[in-house]
Amino acid sequence: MTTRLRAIRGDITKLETDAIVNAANSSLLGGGGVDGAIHRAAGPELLQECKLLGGCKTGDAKLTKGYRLKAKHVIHTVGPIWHGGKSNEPEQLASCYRRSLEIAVASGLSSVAFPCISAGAYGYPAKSAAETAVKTVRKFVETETSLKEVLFCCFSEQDLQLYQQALNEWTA
Ligand code: AR6
Repeated sequence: MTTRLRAIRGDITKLETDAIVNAANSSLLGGGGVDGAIHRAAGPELLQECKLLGGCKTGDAKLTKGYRLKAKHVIHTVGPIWHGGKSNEPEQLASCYRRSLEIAVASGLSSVAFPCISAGAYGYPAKSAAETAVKTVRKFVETETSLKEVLFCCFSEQDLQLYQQALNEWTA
């Protein structure tokens, strides 16, 4: 099966994919931005489950249920904080996308939606974050064929344009 990659504009908490990805911090105990929105929409049970996970390292990901969300699962990943680009940020960001997809595949999920990981509070430049996201996901689906669809859920029109550009440029 070929995996469909698509960028959309919207609120990730409203999506009905098998999993939505959360741009969390290493405590996994909630925060602002998309993390706050996901916890609010999922309800307090999500935090209860997150408390049992023992945190998460930068570049890694962990799975929970989706509770009151339409998405059945949440994959929590921790993006790098941007320190200028010479502190392994691109590798760590790529690892977030890879690990999230590995977990989705291992759990038998077929559709996953990503927010623009690290591109908000963590300060990662939006254009290069979009390029890394698209390149990494494309490479992953070259060899892993069980996923039906990967969505890049952009909150702003500007981000959507960056993803559409990256999707056009980095075709397989
Ligand atoms: N749906 C989709 N995208 C969203 C939504 C939403 N509902 N809300 C915000 N975004 P950020 P980070 C976009 O700051 O940079 C948290 O406090 C937003 O416009 O949420 O990885 C965590 O706990 C931006 O493009 O995540 C961490 O401490 C993108 O989501 C820290 O922020 C990511 O912005 C993580 O920072």
